[in-house]
Amino acid sequence: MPVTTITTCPFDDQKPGTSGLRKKVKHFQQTHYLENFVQSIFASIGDVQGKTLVLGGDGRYYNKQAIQIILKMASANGFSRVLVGQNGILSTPAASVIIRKKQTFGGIILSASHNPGGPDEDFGIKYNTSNGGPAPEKITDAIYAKTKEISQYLISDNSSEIDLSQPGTHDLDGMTVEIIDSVHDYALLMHELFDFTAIRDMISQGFTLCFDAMHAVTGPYAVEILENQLGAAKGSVINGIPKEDFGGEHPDPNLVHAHHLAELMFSPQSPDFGAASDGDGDRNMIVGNNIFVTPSDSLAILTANAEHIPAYKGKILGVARSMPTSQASDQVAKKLGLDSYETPTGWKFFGNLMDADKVTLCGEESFGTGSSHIREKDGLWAVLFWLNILASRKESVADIVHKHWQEFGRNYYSRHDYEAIETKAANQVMANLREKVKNLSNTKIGSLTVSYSDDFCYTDPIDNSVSEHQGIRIGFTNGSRVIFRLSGTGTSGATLRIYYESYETNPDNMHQETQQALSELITLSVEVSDLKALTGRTEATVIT
Ligand code: VG1
Ligand code: CO
Repeated sequence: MPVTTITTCPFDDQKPGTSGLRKKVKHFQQTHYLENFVQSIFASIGDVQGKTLVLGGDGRYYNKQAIQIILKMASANGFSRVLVGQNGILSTPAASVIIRKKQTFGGIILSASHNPGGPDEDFGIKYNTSNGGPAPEKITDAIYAKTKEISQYLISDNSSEIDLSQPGTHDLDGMTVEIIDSVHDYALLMHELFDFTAIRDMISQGFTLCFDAMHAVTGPYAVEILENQLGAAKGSVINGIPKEDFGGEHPDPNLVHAHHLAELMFSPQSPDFGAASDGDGDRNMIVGNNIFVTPSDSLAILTANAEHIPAYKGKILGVARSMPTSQASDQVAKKLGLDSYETPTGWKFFGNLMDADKVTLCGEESFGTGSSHIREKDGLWAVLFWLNILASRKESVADIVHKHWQEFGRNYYSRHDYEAIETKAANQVMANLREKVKNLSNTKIGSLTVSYSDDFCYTDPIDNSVSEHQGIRIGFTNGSRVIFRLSGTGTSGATLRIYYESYETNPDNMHQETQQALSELITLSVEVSDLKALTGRTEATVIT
């Protein structure tokens, strides 16, 4: 076999973050940079001889070139088969579906998710294991360790490129490369989970929707499922053609970046339902006519309404949320007698709970919701879950949300991001807070009394692995919380995220403006963290 061994030197910055390794495209294009990381993956996942790998990405700039390189390395390292999404496209949830369905050894997903794309923007790579989920920390730690000592990698010297544009089978030095339909298996699974007939009937009776694919990977999935299979009018999916630079925009489904959709949903022309997804299709934003559903509320509402979905009725084993996600889902779990779990930020922490049948539904405040149908969060799945609830309850999004608050209380929630802070200053903010929270219990800040404060440390209940420093929490006696953590997905400087939550059970106070309702927490968080003095910042860059 034409395997070439290439001598290389380690890079010192290949530590995977919250979800894989993300860097600027130009950084990835440095000689050996991508190859070193891929070889480190292959060296960390066990014997790959004769195994099958899934490979695809969100279609961003450098996706196709990276696929050709990884195919040659997979062949040289001994994989026997690689399943590649047509044109190199696989959404993150679709990759998870295929890994599970075809029972492959694992998969490589090329994406920097919601980060912008293009020659001067971001690229990313992550490895998913045979359960279809993001590699757990013990594997990402092993990959990082390899990147620090790597001295060579294996690659085929075959100079031909595999044609990714047509489904079919190719040979690459004895390894089979199978180009597969990117949408088919995913759409089939959605069909199994949800009542497509009920949703189709609702749409045929005049229900309207708008799905913003943000020029990212979900376009082809949404057109097939929402328009072709469920009968939504042509054009219900907007920005549906994936572009290498996402049309120059930020493929992050929130009210700030999906502003066209937001404007539409709060206008007199609003359809009944609006939704958006991110670069790699695992996030979702849900909007109704004149109402935005926070991702934390969305998780709670899906949990409370699971009985409306045939595949989930009576089958919810438990619900998990990441620590900064609001406690709205805990309220539902308590009332329904379900177990609830609190994990660190990042989908990889849900995998063990789902594999052990402890939880069915999972969610993060960062527009991520999903279930044990796969091991990734899943944007279109959340949209279909909502559509199925709407078809079954025959009520508006606003009515469903408002009734939910009446029944379970309202968790006001917001996240303030301070982007591109100098790394040193951001680390200082966290270091100071880490010291400060040791002595805050029972003290008063403003009108609030601290009931607990700590640096969140998680012990996985399944494998007992410990993850420290997962965010500073300050909890108050009235149930409010403020959380501080640094982002693990950015590519320039540091991003400080401050999360705010307050809990309201008085029906008279349930319709306040969110920032107003959280204003005391916002003010005290800026003071407690010395934000202005340490970073010079007084205003958040993005508020969601
Ligand atoms: C962010 C979110 C986190 C999410 C992660 C990956 O991480 O906060 O909840 O799991 O992105 O999502 P961080 O470390 O920047 O806060 V995705 O859709 O970017 O893969
Ligand atoms: Co994503």
